[in-house]
Amino acid sequence: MMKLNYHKTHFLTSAPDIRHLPEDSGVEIAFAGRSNAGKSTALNALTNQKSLARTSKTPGRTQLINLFEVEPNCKLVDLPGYGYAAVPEQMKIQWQKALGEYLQKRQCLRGVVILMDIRHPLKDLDQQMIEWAVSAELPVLLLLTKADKLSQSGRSKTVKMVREAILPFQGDIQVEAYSALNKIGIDKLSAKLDLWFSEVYADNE
Ligand SMILES: Nc1nc2c(ncn2[C@@H]2O[C@H](COP(=O)(O)OP(=O)(O)OP(=O)(O)O)[C@@H](O)[C@H]2O)c(=O)[nH]1
Ligand SMILES: [Mg+2]
Repeated sequence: MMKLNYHKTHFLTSAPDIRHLPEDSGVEIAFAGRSNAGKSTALNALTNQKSLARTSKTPGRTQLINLFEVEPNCKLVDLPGYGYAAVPEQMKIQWQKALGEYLQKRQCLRGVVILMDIRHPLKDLDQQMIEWAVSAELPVLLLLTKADKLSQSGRSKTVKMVREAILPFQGDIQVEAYSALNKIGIDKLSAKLDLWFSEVYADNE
């Protein structure tokens, strides 16, 4: 199978909302999750770049949808986090709706990485995201982030619990622990992305 070099990833463009994304072509993989879950940090760890995606201690930092290119036709999308408490209710609802539409309608979307803090997994909005992804027949990689915050045993316990809890969704969902700090799970992430991106090459043959 093709192994892409994620270290070569570069910024492509930003979009203010889902309706202003670039052309629906190639293969796109989205990073979604609650505000502060560690999406931008996960992207930076994957690409081995300190500030490719902007990170912050203040939740709700990433307002724009940022697109990155691993190589031509292979794009990673850093979506703004959902569920940020300080955002007005009406805006939250609108953003959730836009996310749902994006998952259902974006043709080039071939996989979704859903990130959840390992200490707070499977909140309502996370479950909603999983449900949308599964109903759109998109494969999901669930990353339990900040795994360095738990002991080895606490980590295994949570991974096991989440693996069981997602069975009722009946989707193509893989669950892994992730830590940008301790470099846990980065290999699992790149292997999954390689698999999803491999379609780009299959299409050209
Ligand atoms: N200990 C630890 N902290 C992490 C890890 N990943 C992210 N963080 C911290 O969590 C906070 C939020 O990380 P971001 O990557 O900005 O989160 P985000 O999901 O992109 O947040 P929004 O863009 O606001 O939706 C930052 O303070 C990060 O340093 C990790 O693996 N370990
Ligand atoms: Mg972010």
